[in-house]
Amino acid sequence: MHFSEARFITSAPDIGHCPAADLPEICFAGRSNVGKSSLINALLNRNNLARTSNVPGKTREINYYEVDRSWYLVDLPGYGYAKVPKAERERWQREIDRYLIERENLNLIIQIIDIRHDPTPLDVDFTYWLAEYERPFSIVLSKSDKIGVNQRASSLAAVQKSIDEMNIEVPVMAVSAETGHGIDELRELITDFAGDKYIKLKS
Ligand SMILES: Nc1nc2c(ncn2[C@@H]2O[C@H](COP(=O)(O)OP(=O)(O)O)[C@@H](O)[C@H]2O)c(=O)[nH]1
Ligand SMILES: [Mg+2]
Repeated sequence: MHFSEARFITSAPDIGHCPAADLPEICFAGRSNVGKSSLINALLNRNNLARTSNVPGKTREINYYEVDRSWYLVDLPGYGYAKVPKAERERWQREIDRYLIERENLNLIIQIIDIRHDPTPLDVDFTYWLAEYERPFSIVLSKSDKIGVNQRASSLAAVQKSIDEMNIEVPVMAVSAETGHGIDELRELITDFAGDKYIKLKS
């Protein structure tokens, strides 16, 4: 996989507007402002394919990118943004839950957590939820350039410990969209899951 040919496909306002489930799909989920869009740009070697922002909560759509003509990278709206009205937030949450459970070509969910802070209760709930529904997922700690090497190791160890306590095995890694740290490792993980052999399309 080259991660070289990438194009924006669509911003889906709900799962009814997602493209046909005809390619393997990998999605990014995490709190608003955690660095999802920046990571997509870093993975795809593009400066501004996914729009990044200092204003949290801007992405309210499911953004689709097609990569190497062979798989979709999906940028989900950030969860837990308090300034969105409650009813709207709950509607979105139901929509995203449905997407995460029902999307049959979704091969991997990448939960992104800011490496600088302990996982928030929302982050922890989401991890539990993924484990409970037995979804294929991994945890990526973002913005690793913002802390030192020792702190990086202890953040990774803390997340690994909570994963172990859930009695599950999922890949955990640290990355930086800024310096490129861990990006190759993340590409390898995605390559493993976006390969054709993993596609489970309904016939
Ligand atoms: N230092 C640093 N800043 C980052 C990194 N990734 C994202 N940011 C910054 O964090 C903010 C939110 O990033 P964005 O990608 O829009 O987050 P999203 O809301 O999860 O899509 C922006 O100001 C980015 O420049 C990173 O790896 N290192
Ligand atoms: Mg974004």
